[in-house]
Amino acid sequence: MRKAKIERKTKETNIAAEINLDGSGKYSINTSIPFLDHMLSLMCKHGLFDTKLKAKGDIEIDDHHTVEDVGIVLGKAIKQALGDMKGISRCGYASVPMDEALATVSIDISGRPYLVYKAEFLKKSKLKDFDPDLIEDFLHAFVSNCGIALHVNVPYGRNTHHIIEAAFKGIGRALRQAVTIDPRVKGLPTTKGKL
Ligand SMILES: [Mn+2]
Repeated sequence: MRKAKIERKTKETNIAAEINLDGSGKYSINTSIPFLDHMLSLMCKHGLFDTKLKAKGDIEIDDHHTVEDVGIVLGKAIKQALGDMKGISRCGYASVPMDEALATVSIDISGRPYLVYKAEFLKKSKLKDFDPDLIEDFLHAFVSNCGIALHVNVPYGRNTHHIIEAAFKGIGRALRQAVTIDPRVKGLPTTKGKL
């Protein structure tokens, strides 16, 4: 089982996470930001990652610190759980609809962090208590600490909740493919010899 446990404490947030990449999608997630909990639950369910995550942050100021730091911790946890990365499929792709919205997600566990996030029209919309602009900050922190290239494209969609939900289901599913051990892969899936 590829597992990791991470704790991170700063003056702004206190976060503990446990992840098992070879799980069945059991999750217990509480960040005190309900919309973020909803999205991370989807990601873990669709990724089949068993996940425990607890975050306490200074949300009385703004959600930003907590959202970003959860991205850091989750990224580090997945990277640590991947271990030596031998035998992984490495790449993953998912195109997920949620009613009228579509998100396509491509992932390469390359060791080189890169985020492409094309969901421009999200910036026009609002959710109840959550600023959709923070999704990009979350993903940036996640990618930087996980060491992956992540491309999220939303070609169309009307409802903000649907758009973000499609994206997180897509991330879960693409990541699940990418981390999966392929018995035909011997060693690292690269001609370079290093990921
Ligand atoms: Mn929903």
